[in-house]
Amino acid sequence: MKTAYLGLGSNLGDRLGRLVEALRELAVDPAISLLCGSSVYESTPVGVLEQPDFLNMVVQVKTAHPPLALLAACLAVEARLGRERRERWGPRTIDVDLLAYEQLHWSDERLVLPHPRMHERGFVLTPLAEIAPEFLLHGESVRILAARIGTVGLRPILTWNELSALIHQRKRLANES
Ligand code: GSY
Repeated sequence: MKTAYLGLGSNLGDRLGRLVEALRELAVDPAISLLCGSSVYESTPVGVLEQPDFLNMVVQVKTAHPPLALLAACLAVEARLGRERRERWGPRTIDVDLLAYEQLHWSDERLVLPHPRMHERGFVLTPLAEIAPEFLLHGESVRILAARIGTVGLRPILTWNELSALIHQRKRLANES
């Protein structure tokens, strides 16, 4: 089993509902176990500024999938949740990004690991620093990279424990109906 980190984001519709659904879909895959997650942050858009605020978070998973199969699993979750890939930097119902897979460096036309922009994105580094502060990116710890970038534009709205409770509550309600 390998350890990997996934970044989740949504800025359209029921943003929190989409994060919850994405986590539940990931957990259904027998080759993926969710180990822990960060808080959920509301974040000011980076890149294209004229779009709604995002909710972002990061989860640590254990997986039996090799990298490309894990990428395919992430894309399948996006597709099942109705994600359409339109504008590259524009609004999206759900993003499930494969950020890092162990300390693997990989680069081809399908996948680049670690994710090529994660070391400069506060909305990835701050949540990642909560769950994996000593993880190394290009020779520097996530803790140091996150502190350097800072938390401007990031507002924590829900802890991982609160989110987990919400996931279990929704599962119970679905089973009862
Ligand atoms: O791949 C990331 C999509 N995205 C985001 C995001 O997830 N959060 C914030 N705050 N800004 C963003 N800009 C883009 S593109």
